[in-house]
Amino acid sequence: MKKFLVSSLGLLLSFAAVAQQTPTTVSIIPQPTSVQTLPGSFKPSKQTLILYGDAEARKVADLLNTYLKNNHGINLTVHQSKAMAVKNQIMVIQDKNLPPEGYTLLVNDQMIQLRGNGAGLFYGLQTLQQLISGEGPNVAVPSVKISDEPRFAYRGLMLDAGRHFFPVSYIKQFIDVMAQYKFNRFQWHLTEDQGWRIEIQQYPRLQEISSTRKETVVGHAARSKTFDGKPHGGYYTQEQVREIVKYAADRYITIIPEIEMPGHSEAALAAYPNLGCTGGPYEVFTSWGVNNEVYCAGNDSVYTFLENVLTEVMDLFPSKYIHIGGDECPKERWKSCPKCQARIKALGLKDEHALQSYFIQRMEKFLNSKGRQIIGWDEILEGGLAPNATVMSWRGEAGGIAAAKQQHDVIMTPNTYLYLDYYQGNPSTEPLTIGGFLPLQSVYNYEPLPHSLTPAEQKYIKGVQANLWTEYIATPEAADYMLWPRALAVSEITWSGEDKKNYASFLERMPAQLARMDKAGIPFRIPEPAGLENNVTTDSRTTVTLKPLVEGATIYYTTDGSEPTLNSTRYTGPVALHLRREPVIIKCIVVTASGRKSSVYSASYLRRDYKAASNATPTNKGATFSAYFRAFKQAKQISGTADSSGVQSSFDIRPFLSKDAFSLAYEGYLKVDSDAIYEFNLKCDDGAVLYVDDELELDNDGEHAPLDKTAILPLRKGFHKVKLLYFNAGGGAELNLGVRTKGSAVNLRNSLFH
Ligand code: TNX
Repeated sequence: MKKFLVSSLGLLLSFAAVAQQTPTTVSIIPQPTSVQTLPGSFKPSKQTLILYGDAEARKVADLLNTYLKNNHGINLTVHQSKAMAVKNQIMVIQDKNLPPEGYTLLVNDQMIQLRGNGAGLFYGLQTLQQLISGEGPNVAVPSVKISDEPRFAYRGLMLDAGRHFFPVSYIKQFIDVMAQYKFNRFQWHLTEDQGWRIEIQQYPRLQEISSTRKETVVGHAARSKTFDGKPHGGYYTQEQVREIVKYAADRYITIIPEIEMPGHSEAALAAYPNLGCTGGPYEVFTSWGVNNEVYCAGNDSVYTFLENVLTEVMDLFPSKYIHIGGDECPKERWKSCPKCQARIKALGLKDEHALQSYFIQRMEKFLNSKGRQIIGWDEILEGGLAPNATVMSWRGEAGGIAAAKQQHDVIMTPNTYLYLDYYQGNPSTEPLTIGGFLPLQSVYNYEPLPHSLTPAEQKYIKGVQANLWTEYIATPEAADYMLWPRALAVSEITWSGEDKKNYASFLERMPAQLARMDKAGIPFRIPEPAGLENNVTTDSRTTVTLKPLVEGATIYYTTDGSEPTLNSTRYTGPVALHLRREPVIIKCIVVTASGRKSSVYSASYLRRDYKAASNATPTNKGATFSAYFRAFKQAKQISGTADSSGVQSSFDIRPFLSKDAFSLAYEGYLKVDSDAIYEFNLKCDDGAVLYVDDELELDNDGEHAPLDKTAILPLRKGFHKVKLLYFNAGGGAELNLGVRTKGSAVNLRNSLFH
């Protein structure tokens, strides 16, 4: 017995020695250009020195010391030194030979050496901070060799402080977290229909009147006529603005102020009604949406007002770029305004779009004369682009593509990927948002350089920004919930090379970052656990393996349909389910180390028999269609005499897009090569339904924006009859049916016969 104990101890010891030699995997976001993990780690002691070469390096050395003190309970000594790092030293060195904003980080069991070019030193520090673990005597940094530099020079986030006012403390926290993930531009949206948020000393009524609305619409503005009766307001004093600009600059973030014009300006008109076409009266807008009350483009006092405002703004913000909005300016008032019409005539302009272009160009000329450049939303392309303007492409990528072709600089902020005010999960378990659907993976998959541009044109794409519009985001907590973790994906889009992007790897690295945020008290959205996915099998048993995507979090779940609580079963390993013909629903909550709870997330698990193959043996490729040049109310109702018919090799609505409204009924057979579980994904705008072997399997019916649904079906080898009904009632049109064996990427849509 004794002998056995000794030998097993020996075994344990040798295991430990081996374990020490294996490099730890590291979880850095955004993924660096190159990371090499090495065996061992650096363990600072009381005698460890932090050394710096010059003033800029000193700032970073001090920041590191403060970070170690506040987060890991150790306090080191900081010294100047020109010598190279030796044993037990952390050396911070400026190196102008590195690429702009680039850095290298070397950690071994003897020392740490951080070299960086300008902001690169600070970014190296952010990486180093992500590597440090432990408290006091247990603090350790895994041995690594990293070299890193950003993909894009402009890496931005926008916060709309107009719709809701956010306190200075939150703006600083927002900047702090941005800096940790290597963002370097903060677009601060400061004026809106619903509130003017920056002190302008020459115009005190902007503070007195424009900064506060009397009440706010309750619920979704498109469906609600109820108001809360509570005033909402606030503005940043010039002193606060200066403080925030410096705070950001200390973290290598440039703040780009946005002063909106000519639209989104009713709050200013409420204070100075002579600046509008009708003279008012106006009130600070209490609902959301595009507002007809805009600055008058025919009145010179409007330009004087805006020049005076911008003069104070330029004094506060050293940024080379000033954002002047330019989006969503309805032309209703201009059309019936004698002054606007007189200006159109006097200048020989074509129409009101050309008048908007004149407005923007006049403001650009003013700002250029003061040494600044303008950025505007992509509407500034309409009616002619101002000569030096940078375009922010928000209505998808089209504006950015057009601007790059005209050799203008572009920042990509497409609402199709980067609008963080859109839903990130199932709306039934999410707080109310403006609409849309951009879950983490959709954001992550965004590639900013459009393939339709030549490499020379792609050079005009200077960077990427995600926007947080705040109509439905009233508090700092709500803002953090919408931002994180999606803005982590944005950080990787903006910083990491295209070849470094890998969603599976991102999901591996994210949990450590979310644990960090949890510790820092940032109320990010707790993601659904990995592995919680609807499934269908032909067996009566299945096992479900879950993994929380926040390090240190716990999952509690039920399988009886009841709502999970902290008293429900705690997930400790794969859950074996006994499946019946009725779905078993797993409902779970994820609880972080700090005790924060997620919404209830669920997935259904169902047993189903194989669908037998059809007796038909069609030999002609493609599907038949019947087309109707009108919309039905529901796809399910599509029937009757068609306006045209024919055969298509796959489902393709393009030939019908010239019709305002149309409906299509497709029939055919899908050939599958083996008994397997197949996944059908139906994305459509408007509604569509799919029947397989005469059974309704996917119901994505009704008038709606693009929406996708998935059905999982066990199919026997052979032919299966498919019927796809689709209608478009006008507006956007899309129909996409993906078919694949579960877990594979191959689309079988082309295995169609009729
Ligand atoms: C469009 S993006 C807007 C904003 C809204 C946003 C909501 C842009 C330039 N204009 O005013 O807040 O949609 O998603």
